[in-house]
Amino acid sequence: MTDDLLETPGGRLLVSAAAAVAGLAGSYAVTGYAPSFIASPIERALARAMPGIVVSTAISTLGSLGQQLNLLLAIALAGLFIALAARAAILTGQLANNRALPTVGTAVVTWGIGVVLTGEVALAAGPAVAAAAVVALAQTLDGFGTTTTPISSKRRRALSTVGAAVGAATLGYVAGNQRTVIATGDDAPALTAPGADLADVEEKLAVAADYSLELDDIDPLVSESFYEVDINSIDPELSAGDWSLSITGAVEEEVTLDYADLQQMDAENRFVTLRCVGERLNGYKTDTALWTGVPVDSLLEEAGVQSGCECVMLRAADDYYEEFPIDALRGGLLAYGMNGTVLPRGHGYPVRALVPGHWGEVNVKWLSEIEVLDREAEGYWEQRGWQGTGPVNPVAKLHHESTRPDGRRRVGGHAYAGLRGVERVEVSTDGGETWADATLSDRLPAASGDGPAEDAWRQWEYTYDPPAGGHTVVVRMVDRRGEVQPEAETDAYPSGASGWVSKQYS
Ligand SMILES: Nc1nc2c(c(=O)[nH]1)N[C@H]1C(S)=C(S)[C@@H](COP(=O)(O)O)O[C@H]1N2
Ligand SMILES: [Mo]
Repeated sequence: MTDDLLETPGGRLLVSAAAAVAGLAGSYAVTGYAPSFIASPIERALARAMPGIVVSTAISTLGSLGQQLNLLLAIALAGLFIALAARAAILTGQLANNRALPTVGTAVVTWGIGVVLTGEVALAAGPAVAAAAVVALAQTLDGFGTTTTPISSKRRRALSTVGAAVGAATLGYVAGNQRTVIATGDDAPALTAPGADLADVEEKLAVAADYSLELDDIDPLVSESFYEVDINSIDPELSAGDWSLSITGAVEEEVTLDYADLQQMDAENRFVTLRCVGERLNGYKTDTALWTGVPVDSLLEEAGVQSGCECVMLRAADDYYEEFPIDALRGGLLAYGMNGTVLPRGHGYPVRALVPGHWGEVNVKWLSEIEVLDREAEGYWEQRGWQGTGPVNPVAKLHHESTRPDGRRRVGGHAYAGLRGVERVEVSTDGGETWADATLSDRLPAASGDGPAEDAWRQWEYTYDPPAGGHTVVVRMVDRRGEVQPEAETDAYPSGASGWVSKQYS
């Protein structure tokens, strides 16, 4: 009767699990939070295969937690594959009485799994080496146990194996995170482009800071942290050098351009606000940035649009696609810069589309193709029941509330109405009986000329003497045509939250 850890089913299970943990860590160490991470393709397949109703429900009930659960499941599955590989290699080695087989077999099969999943021949060595190292360690410890080191009990060897896996996980996590920071551009580098006016960027950002109301706990006119919504737990990691954009489909002539072409063209610096159709009424998925990019119109003209439906499909590197009227795109921008930096990975590096006044979802990130259609089609979210390809619903948010030293109360927030433009924000402090005008921030400037930015939010604030006892504050916005935003409250699903925001204060 042997005392080997690897001779018992429990021991094999433990070593296989430890190999899986180390393998995952080894993969993460060499890839970071990138599509080449071994769990990433599984996550993608799961997310894309999920029925629309599940995705929509997950979004409205779980928010991004749904995506995190999906990622967790993908990591567990990738780990399971590695563990099964290790277990099979150990058992086969024992059957064949071959001491090399468990380690070599784990390495080869794990490497194979990595290659099949990610297509990355070199990076798949990360998980392979780490998983095999754990199996090798367990074998070595067992060897010591039976021959020379009686102090090393089976329990100790088991603990050492687990310890090695935990150590690998820690190291891999740290190394991988380091790569992630480099790759995501959380500190995106400063923008440089021959076609861009960078002095104008600085000027406009200064204007935005200047126009922002002093409401310290909400975003200024240029958001400090811009929300991120997309179908990926792990965003595409594209290289600008390899990027190109094609205008295809119902056109006279296909047009293709690369990153250098785009950067040579005359660029604009535009303030644009995005609002996600999945945002709850008084939510935090509306944000504004100063984007640098090239107007798409001249490119469409160059291609010669021949569309039967006057509609277009934008396609992206994450296999995302959205269809909408081509007229909306004519005023759009192909953006490669954001607030004076290179467009960050999470916002679509190297290039995204900005479609004035329309829901966030048609502002396609990691843009790869503009396909002019002849017939209507459905986009990714529309296939899942959403109706988010049109103009945004107007909204006035109530995010700031404070009491001044003299007892007066101050409320404030942002208001956005897409191309309708925010003309006025009205506040009621008596539950909607009487209304007064809020103070609004000046309109952000247009990309060029003296006019206002046509698709940017404004901030509002209102100070009042609170009545004794409780009261309800209601906020509504009025657009440039004098239309008051609809009062009726609707959920985000399927066509965006709508209604007047109100809050009760005691
Ligand atoms: N390629 C791609 N583009 C995308 C998405 C996506 O999942 N993939 N999500 C869309 C949605 S739903 C929104 S609201 C906006 C959000 O842009 P942001 O992440 O820069 O805020 O991007 C849009 N563009
Ligand atoms: Mo969205």
